[in-house]
Amino acid sequence: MSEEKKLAANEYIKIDSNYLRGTIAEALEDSSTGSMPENDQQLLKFHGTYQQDDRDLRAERRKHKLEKAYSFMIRIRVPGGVATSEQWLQTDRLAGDFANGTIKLTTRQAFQFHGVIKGNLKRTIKEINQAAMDTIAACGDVNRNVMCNPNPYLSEVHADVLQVAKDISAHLTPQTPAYHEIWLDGEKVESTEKEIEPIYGKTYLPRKFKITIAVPPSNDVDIFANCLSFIAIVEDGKLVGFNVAVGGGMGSTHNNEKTYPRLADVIGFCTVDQVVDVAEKVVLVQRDFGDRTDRKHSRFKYTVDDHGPDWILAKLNEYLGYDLGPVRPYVFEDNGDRFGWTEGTNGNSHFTLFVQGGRVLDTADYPLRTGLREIAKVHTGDFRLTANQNLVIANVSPEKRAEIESLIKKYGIKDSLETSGLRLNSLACVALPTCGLALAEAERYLPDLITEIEDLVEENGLRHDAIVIRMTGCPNGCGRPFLAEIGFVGRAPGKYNLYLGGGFAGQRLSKLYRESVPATEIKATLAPIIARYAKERESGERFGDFCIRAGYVEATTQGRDFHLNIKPEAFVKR
Ligand code: SRM
Ligand code: SF4
Repeated sequence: MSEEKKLAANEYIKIDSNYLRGTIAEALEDSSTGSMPENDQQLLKFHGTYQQDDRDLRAERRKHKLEKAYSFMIRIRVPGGVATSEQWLQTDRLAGDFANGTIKLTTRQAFQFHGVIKGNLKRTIKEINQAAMDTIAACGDVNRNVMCNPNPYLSEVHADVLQVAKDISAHLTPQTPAYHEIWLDGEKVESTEKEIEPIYGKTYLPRKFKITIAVPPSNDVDIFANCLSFIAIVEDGKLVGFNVAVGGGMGSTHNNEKTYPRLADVIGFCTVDQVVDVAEKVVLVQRDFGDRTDRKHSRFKYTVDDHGPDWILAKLNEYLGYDLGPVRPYVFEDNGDRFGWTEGTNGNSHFTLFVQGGRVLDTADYPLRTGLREIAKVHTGDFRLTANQNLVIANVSPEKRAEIESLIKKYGIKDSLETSGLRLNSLACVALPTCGLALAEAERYLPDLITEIEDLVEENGLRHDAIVIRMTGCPNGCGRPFLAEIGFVGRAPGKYNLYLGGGFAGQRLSKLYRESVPATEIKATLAPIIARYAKERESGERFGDFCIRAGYVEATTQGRDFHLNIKPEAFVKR
């Protein structure tokens, strides 16, 4: 008989935590340190917050024998990415009162604060809840923020889809009273074990779980990078149901070929009435069959790969007690945002603006945060976060449009026409200085790199061509770099792996083109490829497709092939 493998350490932390309480409440009272005990740090993630330290200050503080400059990142869930003007104003206020004065719009349509010190953690989370938002399950081994296309008022279908996102989000939110007890001074509630977490149980999921809904032809939420996705199927203008896709994910580790990004498989179809049930049962399949022994192999994508999509479908049908229908036809055209003004079907309009790196802040020449605050004060519609870290000032009524337009102008909020196609289609993860896993810069460096590459696109007449370019500070893939046409992934300070050949609609993974390229050589490495693309592309041919046709990289057809067929010249010794 084979020996039972030992569970991963985090499983014991969950088991012993009394449904995510641990010693968080007591540790928050300890003012002798800015940090929290290690086990509580793991549990805090389920409550939506991460302990971090300012990595820019590490060396200096070490020199002076000081504790690291600890602070906390707080992630606010925004199901479907929709926030009211009042919620925007409160988020903006809290960013100034307790965080570092910036709001980060994330790649999963959530808000993040950075730099909240331990002494302010409880108050900040409490005030977030007072603004009718929450942070529970924004991180941790549970279902995360449910994403959906951000422009629901473009048609009634979008409104229906947003409601589905909210329903799934609510259904899969952890039930433990620990959150209320710790952060909101809630009363201790006595309940039986079975009542506490009917879906998750005591050990929650083996790993994080991510759900997304897309309305074709837009794949702006990158459904193929998610554990579970629903593709809206519209017939005669009505939402009739969803194709179900399982097993996507981006995270990998350098030099560990057992880890790889993977595209989700589309396995069946469900009706609108079934969708919450399907979401729950897929989560249960992962709860029961996901690998709890090795956290590098515990994402749902590996459960799907290990057992095969057919097995997953059969198990899902068994859990559901009925069968999913056959997959219905759908087409995705792109995974980017539509910038500028668009008109909704309800008479209102929407303005999508580019937010570099998703970071809302004021600088001397661009007072974006102030501008958005002033807009929120008069805006009667809402704000929508896109999965590309951009923002939609949504549902602007005809009476308010002139006022909003004049504020956009007054604060110099950038129109898409002033920005290159490359920049508009860029994404960068947070990376340094807050992310403890970053191997290289991303958010702080990509804007400058794009400025360099813009010279190339300009020279070659490609200024308004959309090319998807993404950078992350490590291969965890928070900016979904393996779906970009040009992807940079940090290897070491100032060095990046360069990936090419991702699909413009997020439908194909990229392939390693050059390993560990020094930042100083990136422009020269890309120059001949961009020049050839400008001259030799076929009508409508996308940059990622061209890179494959021209032989720079081979197409990656599935996650398991991600590390295969890499050309030897990718590994030039430097
Ligand atoms: Fe992420 C971990 C930031 C979207 C894959 N991610 C982290 C942490 C919390 C670092 C850590 O564990 O200590 C980063 C915090 C940085 C900071 O200082 O704020 C972090 N991830 C982000 C955000 C803020 C990036 C951004 O710039 O927008 C995104 C927040 C999303 C949200 O609102 O929930 C973010 N992370 C993603 C995505 C993209 C997506 O979900 O569409 C991915 C790839 C998809 C996937 O999950 O496979 C992603 N993050 C990871 C991973 C790799 C997981 C894996 O399968 O191996 C880690 C590391 C981990 O979990 O061990 C990670
Ligand atoms: Fe941090 Fe890596 Fe995610 Fe970037 S990709 S935020 S460096 S974990």
